This record gives sequence, structure tokens and C-alpha cells, in this order.
Amino acid sequence: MKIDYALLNQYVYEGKAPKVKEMVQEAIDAGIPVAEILEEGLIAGMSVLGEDFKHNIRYVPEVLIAARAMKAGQELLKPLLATADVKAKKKGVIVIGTVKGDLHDIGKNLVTMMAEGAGFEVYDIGIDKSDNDFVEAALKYNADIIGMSALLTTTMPYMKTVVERFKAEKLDHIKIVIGGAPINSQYAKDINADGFGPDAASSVSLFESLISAKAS
Ligand code: B1M
Repeated sequence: MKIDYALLNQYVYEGKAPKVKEMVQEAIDAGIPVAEILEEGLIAGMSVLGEDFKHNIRYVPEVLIAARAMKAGQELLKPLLATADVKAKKKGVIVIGTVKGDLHDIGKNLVTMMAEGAGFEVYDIGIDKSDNDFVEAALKYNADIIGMSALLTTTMPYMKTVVERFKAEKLDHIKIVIGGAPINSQYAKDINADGFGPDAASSVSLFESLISAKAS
């Protein structure tokens, strides 16, 4: 069976949650790989909307409705990423959140889903999180890795505050990985983070290499 990704992209764009759910379920039933449905069906639709949002062709309410539709699709994919065999032995503990002042959570949720699917124990602390929130959660869950997300150029500097707080608390054994549309690897270096995740799949590979480096 062939999935009409252009149509699924259109449904995400238009925020038609029931249609998105229906098509994602069809794709799942047809045995399409989950990563493909995510990338080509959901993320691609949201990217087009992002461009139109940027050029004032679409506005916040429309983006919110699309985000809801995208989440409806993600919910169906989530259990498939957390398969039984990867659950058996956890690879490591990750605490993830979106930084203070920032309410964007779609990318963070994708990273969470993929990391859980790859066998990590992930604690998603949500959006608008302070350095205190990250430190408290890291200690509470005995984290190996902190994942931070920021989508705004105005909130990305807060990542530095969190990195510095971890250094001040002498929590250097906890690795810090950052991601989000305005972030790049140079910025991660500049603020002394341990890595940059350009997308969900690469973030998971990075988590794996940080855990193996820690173990060796
Ligand atoms: Co906002 N917004 N938004 N928004 N929004 C952007 C980010 C923007 C680029 C749009 C634009 O102008 N083109 C722009 C930022 C401009 C800038 O800072 N330079 C913007 C703006 C301006 C705003 C507001 C200020 C708008 C306003 O109110 N005037 C406002 C701010 C609110 C706030 O946060 N305080 C706002 C609000 C919103 C909504 C609430 C309407 C909604 C968010 C809904 C939600 O998240 N629940 C929204 C959305 C949806 C977007 C766009 C359209 C899409 C973001 C998204 O979900 N992308 C976005 C435009 C765009 O990015 N094209 C935009 C899909 C997602 C899968 O990608 O998040 O990049 P992304 O995640 C990727 C990677 O970056 C990486 O992996 C993910 C999966 O591959 N990654 C990580 C992300 N986090 C990671 C963490 C990691 C590792 C990897 O940790 C280890």
C-alpha cells in the first residue's frame, strides 16, 4: 500500500486531527516504518506551515490547531516506538525539557518518543523549565543525560544558564545535550554543552555514544 504523504502533510497543515489519525493508522496498518511516517507524514507538513507562519501567511491559532493534529498522529506512533524488547534493559536515564520562557514542545516530544523507543528511561519535565527544575529532576531521577530544547532565539541563551548551574553544582558527570531549530553544534560548544542533537534520530545516536563513553 502506498501512503499519500502530500495529503497527510495537507491534513497536518490544516489541523484536521481526525484525518491525520486515520491516515497515520492506515500507514501503521500497512507496515510503513514509524520513522518514515513521522518524517514524511507529520514533520514535513509542519515544516511547510512553519514557513508560512514565518511569512505571515498563517497565524498562531492555525499553528496551534496543526500542532494538535500532529500530536494526535504522534500519539498513535508512540507505543510502537517503545517496543517490548527495548524496554527490557534501559540504556540510561534522560531528563528532558524545554527551557524557561519557551512553550514549544513538539520537537522535544519527538526526541522523547524516539529515545524511549531506543530503550532509554526518559523523564519529560515539560515546557518553560528553569535551571532549578532541571537540577531537581536530574537528582531525583539520577540522570545520565539532560536534554534541553529551545525554539526561540530569545530563549536559547537560557541553556547557558542551565549548563553553568550544573557546573556550579558539580554535576559534571551528567552530560548535557541541546537541540531545537535555532541551535547548532557551534552554539553547543560555545556554552560548554556536551552535544547538539539536530533531529530526534541523531539525538538518540548521540545519547548512545555519550553513555558508551561514560561506561568506558
Ligand atoms: Co512558534 N516560533 N512561536 N509556535 N513555531 C517558531 C519556532 C518560529 C521559527 C516561527 C517562524 O517565525 N518561522 C519563530 C521563532 C523565531 C525566532 O526565535 N527566531 C516562532 C515564534 C516567533 C513564536 C511566538 C513568539 C509567536 C508569537 O506568539 N508571536 C510564540 C512563542 C511562544 C513561546 O514559546 N513563549 C510561538 C508560539 C507557537 C505555538 C504555541 C503557536 C506553536 C507551538 C506548539 C507546541 O509546540 N505545542 C508554535 C509552532 C508549532 C512553531 C513552528 C511553526 C513549528 C515548531 C515545530 O514544532 N517544529 C516553528 C517554525 C519552524 O520551526 N519551522 C515556530 C517541528 C519540530 C519537529 O521541529 O522543534 O525543530 P523542532 O524539533 C526537532 C529538532 O530541532 C530537534 O529534534 C526535533 C525532531 O527532529 N530537537 C531536539 C528539538 N528539541 C530538541 C531537544 C534535544 C535534541 C533535539 O535535546 C536533547
